[in-house]
Amino acid sequence: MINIKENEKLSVMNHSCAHLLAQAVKHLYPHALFWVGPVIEEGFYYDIDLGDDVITSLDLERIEKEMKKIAKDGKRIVREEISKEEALERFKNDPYKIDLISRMDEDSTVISCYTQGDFTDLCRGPHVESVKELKYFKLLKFSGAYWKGDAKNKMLQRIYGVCFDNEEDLNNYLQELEEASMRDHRKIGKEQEIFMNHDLVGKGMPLWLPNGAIIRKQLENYIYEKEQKMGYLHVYTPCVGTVDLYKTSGHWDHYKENMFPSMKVDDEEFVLRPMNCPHHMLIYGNKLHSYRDLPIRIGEFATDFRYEASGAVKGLERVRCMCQNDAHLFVTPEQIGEEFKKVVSLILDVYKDFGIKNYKFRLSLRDKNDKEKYFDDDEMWDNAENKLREVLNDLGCTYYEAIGEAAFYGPKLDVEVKPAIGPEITLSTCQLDFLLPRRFDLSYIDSNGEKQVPVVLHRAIFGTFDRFTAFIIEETKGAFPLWLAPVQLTIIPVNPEVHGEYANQLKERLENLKMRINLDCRNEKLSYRMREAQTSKVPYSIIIGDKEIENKSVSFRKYGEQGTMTLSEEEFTKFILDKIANKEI
Ligand code: TSB
Ligand code: ZN
Repeated sequence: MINIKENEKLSVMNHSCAHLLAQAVKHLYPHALFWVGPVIEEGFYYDIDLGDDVITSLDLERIEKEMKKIAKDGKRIVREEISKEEALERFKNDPYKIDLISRMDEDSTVISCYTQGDFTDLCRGPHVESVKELKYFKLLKFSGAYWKGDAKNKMLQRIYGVCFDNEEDLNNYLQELEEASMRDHRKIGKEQEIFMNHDLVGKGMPLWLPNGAIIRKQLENYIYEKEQKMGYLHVYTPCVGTVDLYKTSGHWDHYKENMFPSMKVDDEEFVLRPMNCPHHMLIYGNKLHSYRDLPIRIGEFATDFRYEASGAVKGLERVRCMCQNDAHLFVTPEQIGEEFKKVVSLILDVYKDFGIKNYKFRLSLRDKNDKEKYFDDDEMWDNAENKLREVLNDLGCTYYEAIGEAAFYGPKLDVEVKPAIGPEITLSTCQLDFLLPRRFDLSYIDSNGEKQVPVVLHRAIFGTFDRFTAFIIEETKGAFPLWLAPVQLTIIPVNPEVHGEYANQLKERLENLKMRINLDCRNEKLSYRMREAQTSKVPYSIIIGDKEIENKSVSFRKYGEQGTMTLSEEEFTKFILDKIANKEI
């Protein structure tokens, strides 16, 4: 999908269209006040204070109609530069604009206004010459948005739209949006009963329903097995820690705004943990280690809590309670390259298993000139950064470098993917850390009998089970591979009264082989039940009638295919078990 923000021409048009929207809203709601109306990847939006009025879909149509009318009138868009004083005077009745203007630096910022007909807005520009140029636009949706994104502030109304320079592009874009919304994991997650939310539990705190729990369990088993083979040691640790733990780790100073507030119990002060590293550091430190023990790989499926802005919270993709597929690898400096290579290979391996092809490796490095953010040890940084590069090159990975994006404690590799809707997200991550082991006073004894500090690699292959599941739902459009599907096979007896009993026996035989079966004995037409098996996206549906019972055979159809195949029951079970074992996609 096109990124409007990155297209110069469309970016200007969309910005002008945001003004057009504001003008139309002002015509229809004279009391409306406007906050900001930026261009985004998907088009534009404007945050508007409508007082007690609430926008509905019908209003959206009305506003769009007004926009068309104004555009047709074809007023020129005129720029004017004014002093800060004048700006403050001109917008004195508009607390939002006053807020913006008063924060502008008089000396370095030119304050400009754009006027089209009866509407003037404070704006940096640039804009199209005349509203006449805005012909092919559409208002898309609306939502609530806290002023400045802060839940303590007033809720404004955000209206989204998009504008193109020709009809065909607009229509194609709307079509793509429609397709993306069909893939949206929030929609599929609801339809397929994968997860739910409830106000009584809280924002960003999804509840995994039985179908979701099956998927998650499969993912857990899958990655656990891989990690076990690679020598990871899995642990269980509490999802709280004392404030002192997070003071020791540095999170209390550097990460506090992403954490839930603390709570007192007796004489201890706890926080819900945002990360698991401190717990794993303590586990490493519980024993003395020799260089011969390293690498030590401590893994955990660990629940974390993070304060995410309420506007950013999204389905399973961005949550406030999440479960990381986490591990901390304690290595000697010499082992960094090799261990990093194993992590990247695991990532590649997993992505191959899931058929994930569209992703980007982002290597975040320090900015050499930024001596404040990054601790000053050029040799250590250079060595580490070069090793990461080397490994990526060795493995033939394409990646891009993000200078100045490294954490203050070390360089990292993130894997970015694009969800159906919204900006790119990080799935897997592998972060080098020279600092945390020092803060926890960790050590190992080297070959000369001397104490050394290990280096830590923080890594999460799925990222979180939450985010990975969201992504897989969208990748597969809810048609999960057989091994992952909550229901793997639907058995449909032609006539439940006649064939139901046999079908039930077959169900039990297959369930004994650990297959997940749905038996559809509803009093509905065969064609109806077959159609429904298709729309529910169950990988295989089995039809049982006279012939199948007589021959002890299974007639089945694969999701998304027309033809039916018949095999003996024995052949069929082998066929299915093979596919499950091979995790076929
Ligand atoms: C890898 N300490 C490291 C860990 O050892 C860590 O916490 N890294 S992280 O902050 O990058 O988080 C790990 C992964 O969690 C991210 O790569 C991302 O895939 C996932 N994640 C982060 N925030 C959220 C969220 N709000 N909802 C769902 N998943 C998230
Ligand atoms: Zn960590």
